[in-house]
Amino acid sequence: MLVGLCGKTNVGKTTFFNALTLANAKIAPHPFTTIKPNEGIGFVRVKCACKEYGVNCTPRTGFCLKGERFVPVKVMDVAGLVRGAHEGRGLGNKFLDDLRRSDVNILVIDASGLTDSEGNPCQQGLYNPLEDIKIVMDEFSFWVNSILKEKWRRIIGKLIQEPTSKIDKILFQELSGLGLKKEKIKKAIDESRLTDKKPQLWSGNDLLKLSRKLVEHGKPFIIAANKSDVSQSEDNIKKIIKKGFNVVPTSSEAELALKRASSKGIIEYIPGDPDFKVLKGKLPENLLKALKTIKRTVLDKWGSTGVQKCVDKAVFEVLNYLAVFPVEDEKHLTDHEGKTLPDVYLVPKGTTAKQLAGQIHTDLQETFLFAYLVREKRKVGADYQLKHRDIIKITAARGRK
Ligand SMILES: Nc1nc2c(ncn2[C@@H]2O[C@H](COP(=O)(O)OP(=O)(O)OP(=O)(O)O)[C@@H](O)[C@H]2O)c(=O)[nH]1
Ligand SMILES: [Mg+2]
Repeated sequence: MLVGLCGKTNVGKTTFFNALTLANAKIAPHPFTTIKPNEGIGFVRVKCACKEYGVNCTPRTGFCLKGERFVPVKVMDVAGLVRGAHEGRGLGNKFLDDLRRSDVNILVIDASGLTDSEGNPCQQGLYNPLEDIKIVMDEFSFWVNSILKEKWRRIIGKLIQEPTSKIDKILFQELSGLGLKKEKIKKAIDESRLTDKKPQLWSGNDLLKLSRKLVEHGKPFIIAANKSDVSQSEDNIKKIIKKGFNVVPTSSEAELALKRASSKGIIEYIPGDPDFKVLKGKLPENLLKALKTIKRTVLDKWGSTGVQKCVDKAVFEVLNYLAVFPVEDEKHLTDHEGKTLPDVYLVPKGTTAKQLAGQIHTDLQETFLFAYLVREKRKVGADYQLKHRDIIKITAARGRK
């Protein structure tokens, strides 16, 4: 699972990345600070089963804070872009190449509207942050379009050579580097109204339309309306929501400050929470002031910094994944080493009990007998489709559990 962070330059992608991973990647108030992608481990937040069962969990990876489980996911922050990136402007299209690997992308925008299309500071009202979304979607689409155009003769050639082959299958093979799923390609063709038109007759315009749809469906996005702490952001965020975009207001700067203060033991803060608690009695005046500002301009206003919410939504809503707790001992919720609720698996919706067994161990899938839902206290078969937060025990033949 790889979550990509993309967007116009100077909008706060790296700040968002640092806030998620507590890395120290370079942040600066000017365009094109990030050149090479930063990769690290962030977390999605899941209500842990430990609280419900009154046990202390011992996570093998990630951690649990007061019954909130933080499950690792890979995060990648790439170079920022400007208009014309697909033709090499700014830092060019290398970032598009990097994003080929991501499963879901968080498109970070500067909701304050105080940076222009080139990422330079500008006065309020001169730039509409909705453009930040359009720039990214356009550049992605133009890039896919250029790949499609480059390969088009070959694609048509294949279609002529193998008349029984379908265009979606050939596109799937030829565009394999983009990491698009076959059904998404089919959907893109349908929505471009090209299903009944012979590919040999598709025009340049048709290909561009298809490229846009491939981007829309192939690489799912959620928008982080960043810099929500800046007063100018509020109206812009309302406008973006009104347009129907899937958007989460975020302040990556506030999240980073809270995480750092928490790691130093200054405050108690659970990422995603609407509040924090000051732990150290006497804080320097400037620190206290900064924390109060975060409380007033971000937490009280938006309900949280939004950073955690955005990643959770990207994984659980946009990508449609769910989290499950496999255990080997249904009474104690432990594995064979006695670790309590040691693992949380992130799997796509529709994953069956037997497929989960395969993710745990290939042996377990091959010798799968049945599964047991701990909460519901009932046996289920191989085809049982997992639900979010299932606690599940898998029983296999030959004594392997
Ligand atoms: N007010 C405010 N400023 C932010 C926020 N997030 C980032 N910034 C500031 O925005 C500027 C750019 O931040 P970066 O994280 O370097 O942005 P980027 O998108 O990675 O930029 P490039 O790598 O240059 O494309 C820095 O001055 C940050 O401090 C935020 O949530 N609120
Ligand atoms: Mg950066």
